Amino acid sequence: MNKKIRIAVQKSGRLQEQSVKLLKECGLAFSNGPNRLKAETFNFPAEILFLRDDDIPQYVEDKVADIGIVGENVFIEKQKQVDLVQRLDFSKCRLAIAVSKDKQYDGPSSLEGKKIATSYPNIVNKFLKEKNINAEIHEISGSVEIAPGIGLADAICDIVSTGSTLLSNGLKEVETVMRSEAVLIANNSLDNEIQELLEKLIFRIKAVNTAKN
Ligand code: PRT
Ligand code: ZN
Repeated sequence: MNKKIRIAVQKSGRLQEQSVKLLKECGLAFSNGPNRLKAETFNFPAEILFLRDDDIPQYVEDKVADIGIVGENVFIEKQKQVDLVQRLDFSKCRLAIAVSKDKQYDGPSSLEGKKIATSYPNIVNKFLKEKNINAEIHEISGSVEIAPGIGLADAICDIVSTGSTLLSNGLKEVETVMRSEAVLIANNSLDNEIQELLEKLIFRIKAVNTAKN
C-alpha cells in the first residue's frame, strides 16, 4: 500500500496563506476551501490537515499528522517531542518584552518583582531564569497589549512584527526574547516510507527557497 504523508497547516490566520503557497510551489496540488478540514493532493502522496496552529505540535507528537508548519514561537512554547526539520523563511517576527513608553527601563533587573502578561509562559519563564529575575507571569490568550493600560500587568511579552501595535498601545519594546519564523516540524519516529516523502518535500522546499533568494 502506498502511504501518504499527513501535513498539518494552519486553518486560518497569519501562517495559512504562505504555508499553502509553499506546498503548492513544491508541486502539491490540492483545493482548499474555507471550511475544509482535510484536502487530498492529486500528484504527491499527501493529505493536508487544516488545524489551529496551537494544536499542531501536539498532533505531530501524537502522529495524527506526520509533519506540520508552525511559528517557531509556538514550537518552542509547546515543548512537544517533535523535531524542527526545516526553517521556512516566512512569517518572521520576534517575541519581545514591552513596557509603558513613559516607564524607566534599565535592563532585565527592572522586571524584578513585576507582573508580565503573555501567551508564552514557558518561553518567558526560561528568559527570566537565564537573567536571574523573579517576576510573576500572568498568562492571557489574546489582546496582551492592553494589559499594562488596564492595570493588569507592568509589562508584556508578545509577538512583534512592525512594532505598530505596541506604539498604538503606548508601549515600548525593551527586550528581544526570541526571533521566530515559520518552521517545518516532524514526528520523531516516522516510518521509512513517510520519512522518504518528507525528504523529498524538504528537497523541494530548499529548491523553492533558493530560487527566491
Ligand atoms: O487561530 P490560530 O490559533 O490558528 O491562530 P493565532 O491567532 O494563534 O495565530 P496568528 O495567525 O495570529 O499567528 C500565527 C503565527 O504567525 C504566530 O505564531 C507567529 O509565529 C507568526 N506571526 C508573524 C505573528 C505576527 N507576525 C504578528 N505580527 N503572529 C502574531 N502577530 C500579532 C501580534 O500578536 C501582535 O498582536 O500582530 C501584532 C503585532 O504586529 P505589529 O506588526 O503591529 O508589530
Ligand atoms: Zn493560535
